[in-house]
Amino acid sequence: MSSQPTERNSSSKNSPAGSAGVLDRPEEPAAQVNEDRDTLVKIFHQMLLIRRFDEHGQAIAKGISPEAVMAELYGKATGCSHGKGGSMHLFDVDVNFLGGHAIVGGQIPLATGVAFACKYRETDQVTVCFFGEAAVNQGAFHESLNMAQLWKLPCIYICENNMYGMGTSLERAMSLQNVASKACAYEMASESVDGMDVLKMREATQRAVKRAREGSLPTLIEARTYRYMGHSMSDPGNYRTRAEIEKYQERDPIKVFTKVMKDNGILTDKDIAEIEAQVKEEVEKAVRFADESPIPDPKELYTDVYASPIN
Ligand SMILES: Cc1ncc(C[n+]2csc(CCOP(=O)(O)OP(=O)(O)O)c2C)c(N)n1
Ligand SMILES: [Mg+2]
Repeated sequence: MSSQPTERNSSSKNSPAGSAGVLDRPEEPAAQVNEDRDTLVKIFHQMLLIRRFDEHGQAIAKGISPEAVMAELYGKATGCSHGKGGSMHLFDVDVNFLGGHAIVGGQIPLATGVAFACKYRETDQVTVCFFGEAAVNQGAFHESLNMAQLWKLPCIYICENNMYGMGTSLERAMSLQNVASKACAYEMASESVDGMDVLKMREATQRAVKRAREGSLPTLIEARTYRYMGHSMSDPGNYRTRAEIEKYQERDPIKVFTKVMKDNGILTDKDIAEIEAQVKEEVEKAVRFADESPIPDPKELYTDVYASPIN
């Protein structure tokens, strides 16, 4: 597999020498990706997506309306979780978006279970699970990968390795810092990808989707990336320098991808200005909707607390 390590990891004492941090199963040929756009869109909609607590963008990408997301942030009855989930628990099974999970690593075994259910029911769906690198030290991560490979589950585990778990750097918390290489303990296919490069992430994900759909096999993808903001509003950020943040901002994925689109004549400055104006309008509309929506009825206090029995 061809992926480039990011600058910070290429010299890591924990990266395998002479490789890009990639440990694919040797007997497996590189997947050829040649699906047409309609097929890819269909696969994306069918795909079950589950991630950690910063799920807002992906919730919208999967099809939850910006209004329903904003109303949920406001704790309003019109929110996608009826105002009972809040920021970290956006959920809508109708668009195959399974949360929003606040317990670090909690979504990883859930994803494994979802992938098992899909295989058992022969639904042909792929489950994609996102988590931060801090979750990798959890036992649940290792138990899940072991089961997924053993039972050949169509699940893609995507670790967004942004070098810090809250204010703790990876170097201080993880003995083997090359996350992708951990998959070899379970004989699972894996790749380390420049997570700042939209197209490289797209290609790696397509390879993993193909592996899941055609071979019913899991993949671990390590997306090497960075977080500019603090972990939360109470993060003082004194564990890193301004210069470090600025270094990564130069490679901002939106900035870089916009340039690719412009250089290839796909977007003009005018198109970009229009998209930005449209997004601003959508956000304002969502805020108005959330503001004007009612708070949940007290009668709803005990509804949706437990799942309905399985039919
Ligand atoms: C089981 C568990 N332990 C501790 C916490 C508190 N906590 C919230 S986020 C976090 C670290 C998350 O690190 P990472 O996933 O790398 O996210 P990032 O800081 O990069 O946003 C911790 C320890 C938690 N939510 N769940
Ligand atoms: Mg992190």
